[in-house]
Amino acid sequence: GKVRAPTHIISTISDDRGEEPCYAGVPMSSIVERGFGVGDVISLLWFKRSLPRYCTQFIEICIMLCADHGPCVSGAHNTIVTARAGKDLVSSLVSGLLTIGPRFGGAIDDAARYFKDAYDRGLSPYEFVEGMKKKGIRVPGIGHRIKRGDNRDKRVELLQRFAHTHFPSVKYMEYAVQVETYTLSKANNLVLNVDGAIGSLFLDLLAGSGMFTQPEIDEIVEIGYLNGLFVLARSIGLIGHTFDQKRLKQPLYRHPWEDVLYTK
Ligand code: Q5B
Repeated sequence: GKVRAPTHIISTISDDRGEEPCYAGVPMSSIVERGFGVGDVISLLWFKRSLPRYCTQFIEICIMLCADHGPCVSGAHNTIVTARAGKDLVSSLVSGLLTIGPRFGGAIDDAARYFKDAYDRGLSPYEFVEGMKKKGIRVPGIGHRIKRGDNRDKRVELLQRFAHTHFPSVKYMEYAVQVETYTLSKANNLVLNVDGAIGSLFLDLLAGSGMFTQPEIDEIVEIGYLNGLFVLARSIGLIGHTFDQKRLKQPLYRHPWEDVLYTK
């Protein structure tokens, strides 16, 4: 019989060898004809399956809500400084993207991991938060530089409202809200932030949609797919900030001496 030479690469998400490219086996023409959106494309390329409409809509809402949060956040600041140093689009974009991490935008996966572990083990919010404190770990998905108990993040509210209307179950999100109630009793800035809302709600999507087996859910949470939503979304805004600076012909940025504490 035929002997297949060993390959150096295995790929399972897309195929460009035929008449038209396929995403997880779905031909491009079908994606266009069936009116698929970016949420469907993410479902095919990240999760290798078509997800129900409310799931793809939720993914699209996450992307829209995280696309930008003004020029002052870490990512936009880096992108603006880089664009003003005369660098190209890709350099400006990646310098902003490189700030995404455990403090800024990249806490979604850890929020999902910790909320899932705490909820599945039946920990009370008190046990969970105090246990994290003992370990010296900040609760991912909790806390914000400008949002407060009396100035909540509208994005969190919008995601919660959508999920309450469309998701079969929101048990992880409700747990995250209980955690927030406890952390807010400690300090007014310890709100459930956009990373925590997406992390907990994505757990609800994975567990409640009936589209994933338990081992698949565990693998998604372990590998860490969810920061990808913020990275993808914020790229839209960072590209916008690059164009904005170029359009405005902004000069090289230099931070003012007055704003630096020079000390020994
Ligand atoms: N404390 C976000 O801190 C921030 C605590 C905590 C227990 C916590 C902090 C944090 C977890 C990571 C996270 C996503 C660094 C945030 C985002 C996207 C964004 C951004 C934008 C956008 C803010 C004051 C006191 C200290 C701390 C304690 C703080 N957080 N304790 N668990 N989670 N969160 N990141 O304001 O006793 O005085 O030492 O790391 O979820 O990134 O818009 O800006 O769309 O672009 O700098 O929304 O919360 O507070 O560091 O002065 O702490 O609170 O231990 O206690 P801050 P600090 P103590 S969303």
